[in-house]
Formats: sequence, structure tokens, C-alpha cells
Amino acid sequence: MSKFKFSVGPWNVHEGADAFGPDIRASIPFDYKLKKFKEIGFSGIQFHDDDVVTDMNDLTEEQIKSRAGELKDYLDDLKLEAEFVAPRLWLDPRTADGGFTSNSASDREFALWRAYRSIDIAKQLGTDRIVLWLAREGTLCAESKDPVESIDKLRQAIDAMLAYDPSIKILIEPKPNEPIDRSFIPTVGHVLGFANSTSDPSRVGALLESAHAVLAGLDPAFEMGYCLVHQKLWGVHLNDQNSIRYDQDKSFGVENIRSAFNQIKVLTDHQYGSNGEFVGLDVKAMRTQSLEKSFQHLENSLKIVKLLEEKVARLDTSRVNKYREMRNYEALEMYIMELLLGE
Ligand code: GLO
Ligand code: MG
Repeated sequence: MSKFKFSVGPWNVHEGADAFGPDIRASIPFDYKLKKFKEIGFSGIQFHDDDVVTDMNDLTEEQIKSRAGELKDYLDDLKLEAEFVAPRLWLDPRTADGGFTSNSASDREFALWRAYRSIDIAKQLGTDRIVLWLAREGTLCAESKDPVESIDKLRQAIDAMLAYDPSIKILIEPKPNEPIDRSFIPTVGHVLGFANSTSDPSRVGALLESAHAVLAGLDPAFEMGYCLVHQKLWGVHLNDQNSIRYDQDKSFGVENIRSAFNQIKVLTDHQYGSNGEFVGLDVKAMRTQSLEKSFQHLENSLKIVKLLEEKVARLDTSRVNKYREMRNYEALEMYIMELLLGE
């Protein structure tokens, strides 16, 4: 039995397109995905605004709210909770230069409209969490945006969201690059510093994705620890990544098993989840996967989390402490290796 409750987003079951090739699997209907998520063991769903209301750009605020209300009924029927809503600010041509930091005032206005609608949708779904993955908030050409002015624009947008609804919390999900070259908020350290410059730092925290930390050359477990000490780890996207290359969203633990163990350890040791936080996955199936096996990466990731929870439970802390006191870190490391390798 896991100590955690798990969440997943509908985009985690996808059609397999990548930068070099189109869809390779048929689309799985949204309703079916939700049912299947529940069956596999998820109790929370992560949503983009337009996962909830597909053609939202063409609808009024009232229509958007009422469509979100309909989904809430369906979630209730399935006994699923909405974890968060994230405005999808990277698909529309109006966000080609970024949303909140675009050089075009009308693009920035559009981004803020989507952010406000995401808040409306979140309220309808019964969650107070808004996730901002700042996909294109950075540069492709370093001189295209002034870094100081851009971060100020970002702060103004976040202050506007905080003022729009006094009950929402904003979880910033940092990523150092992709799709942009240089991100304005590349790591959780940046998130927490930036949070302090907003009008209400107590409502701005972090969502740490394992692969994004690896892309920044950092250890996800230590990045989680950094947020935990500030009580700002409000969400995680567990997955994996083979070093600094294209964003891979591999199943949790399949590349860096020791780091995965340490992620589960830090979350367990510091009672992550005790304020209702979900352990979220953000994983993609390989492009080679068949339609029938479209959910396998999710099942595998959950299984790996649970196996690592058992390893963490089996860790003999007095032995760890003894090695620490003796400063015999070679012995400590070998103990961890034996634990992970099943000795
Ligand atoms: C991409 C991000 C993305 C976000 C999701 C929620 O690299 O990880 O999948 O997590 O859109 O905002
Ligand atoms: Mg993510």
C-alpha cells in the first residue's frame, strides 16, 4: 500500500507524435482515459484549461464555466479529484513569442485571459491550484527580450492572477529549456526567489518535475528537498530523463534508479502529501508503443514508485547513521547499492 495519492494528466496518454514524425496511434477518448486512470490507481487528474473546455477560445466566460461544471459532475461520478488546472500557453499562434512575456501587448492580454479562465475552470472543478509551466517564457534569440523587464512582466501577470481570486495558489513548474532556448525561470531556486517578489509569496510555490531538474544538470531529489525546507513543494511530476538532451518524460526511475530512490526517500522522510498534495506523474509512452498498450508506462511508473517506497521502508536508518558517524561513506553507498539491487 502506498502512502501517496497519485495524479496524472490526459496528455500522458498520447498519439506518439514527436518533433520528427506525426501521430502514430489513434486518439483515445477523454472519458475513457479518465475511467482507465481510476482503474489503474490514480485518484487525481491534472488538467490543462483546454483539456476541460476544448474550444474555449470561442466561448464566453459563462459558457466556459458551465462546460467545466459538466466535467466536475463526471469526475464526481468516477470519484476522481481535479489536482490542478494549467493554462496551455504554448499551442496558440498568439503565444509563439511566449504568453506573459511576449513582446506583443495583445498576446500578453490573451495569455492573461487564458490564465483567468483557468482560474474560473479550477474553481468549477473544486481545486485552488493553478500550475504554470512557463513553456515559452524565455528567448529563442537572447537579445529579443530584456531579462529584467521580462521577469517584471511575469510578476505583473502573476500578481494579476493572485488579485483575480484571493483563494488560488500558483504552482510554477520550472524547466530550463525546450521549447525555448533560455528560460526566465529555469529551476525551483528561481521559482522560490521569484515567488518572494510577488504580491503574496504565501500563495506562490513550486511543482518540481524530475526530468526538468535533470535537464538543468541538477538532482531532482535535492531540488525537492530545497522546496520542502521552504514548505513550497506543492506538486511533483515524477518521470525520468537520460541526461541533458531532448525532453524525454520517461517512466519514473528507468534511467536513474538511485536518484528515483532518493526522490521517494525525501518525499517520504519529510511527509510530502500530508497537506493533501498529490504525487503526480508526467510520463510519455515511447513512440514504438502499440495503441493497446498506451497505459503501460503509467502502470510501470506507479509500480516503480511503490517498489521504491518498500525499499525506503526497509532502509535501516540506524545503519545509515552509524556509517555517517564513522564517516564511512563507501560503506553507506554499498549498503544503498545492495538495497537497490536486492541483496
Ligand atoms: C513539459 C511539461 C508539461 C507540463 C504540463 C502541465 O515539459 O512538463 O507537460 O507539466 O503542461 O502544465
Ligand atoms: Mg511536467
